[in-house]
Amino acid sequence: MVHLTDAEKAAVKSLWGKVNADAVGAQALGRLLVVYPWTQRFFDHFGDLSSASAVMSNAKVQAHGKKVIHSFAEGLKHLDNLKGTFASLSELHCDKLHVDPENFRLLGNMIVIVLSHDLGKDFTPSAQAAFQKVVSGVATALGHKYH
Ligand code: HNI
Repeated sequence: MVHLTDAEKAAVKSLWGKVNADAVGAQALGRLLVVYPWTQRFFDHFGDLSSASAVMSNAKVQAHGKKVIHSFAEGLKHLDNLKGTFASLSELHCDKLHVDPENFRLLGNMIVIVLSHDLGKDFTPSAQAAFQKVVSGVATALGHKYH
């Protein structure tokens, strides 16, 4: 189970308020598909993913990135109950979407990288440590119902 101190929770919430969540989601999902191209197999119905620029400017990737990051942001409101918050999405990704849960960790790392880029010097080592706990907790919660 992920445990954030009160200071870490406050840091995460305050920093999240400074970023454009939609853009973070679109960038993070796009980078996942570029950096780990085998993840494209889940999105073969999204159209042109033939190059990095095609992926990053693909409207379906951007729209799905927004959807994913809004769901992720729900988790930020429920840091003490990530497993409950993501239980039904865990079932969906396992039973219906057949997404290997390792991919949740890869996407979490992409979210951290995009946050680092957007927040610049505000993304201190302590802030990174706090966010790393969050993405790890979300990934564990999304993998929790796998069987
Ligand atoms: Ni994910 C659909 C949330 C990571 C592949 N995903 C969703 C939906 C949400 C969501 C919300 C929409 C559900 C619905 O329609 O009811 N996904 C999340 C979250 C994370 C995540 C919060 C991690 C932070 N998903 C991933 C990863 C992959 C992934 C890492 C694959 C690499 N998700 C999918 C696919 C769909 C999906 C595929 C269905 C897409 C579609 O519309 O065809």
